[in-house]
Amino acid sequence: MGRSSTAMALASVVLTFIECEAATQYVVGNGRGWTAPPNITAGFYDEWAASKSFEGNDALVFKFNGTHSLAAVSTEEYDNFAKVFPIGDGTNGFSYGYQIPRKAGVYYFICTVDSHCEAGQKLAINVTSAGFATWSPPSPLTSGALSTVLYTFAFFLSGH
Ligand SMILES: [Cu+2]
Repeated sequence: MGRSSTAMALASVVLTFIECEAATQYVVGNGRGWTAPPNITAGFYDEWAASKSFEGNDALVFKFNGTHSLAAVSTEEYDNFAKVFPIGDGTNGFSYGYQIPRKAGVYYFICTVDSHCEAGQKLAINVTSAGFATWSPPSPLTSGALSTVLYTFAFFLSGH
């Protein structure tokens, strides 16, 4: 493979990544952040989410307002305010970015600190689209081709 075709292959990979970037970033709870009463009332995050249209690959930014945790949970855990192991915990000012998987469905998040979840620090989002109208899981052939391109690029770099 000549250098120009390597560059073209690389450019197509880069373009693919750029296409993937068409995602929206949401700050959960806007200015209130990720918090519990008295900063919010029960149902606050339901109202916040109701006006949004979430897609796969969008990002949720949880800005901790106070000392909290963030757990990604199942429907049952959400309903039962389960004290599961959180994916993040921190004090005021801590920020956690969660990238929504490319899969439609309902995603649930709770705080596991004290009774914050029971008091309303819980979020359910309905992801209606995988975020890619024409996306399908990569076939073994496709991922093989991609690694060939990446390997070629690494070889190209090492030649300089
Ligand atoms: Cu909390």
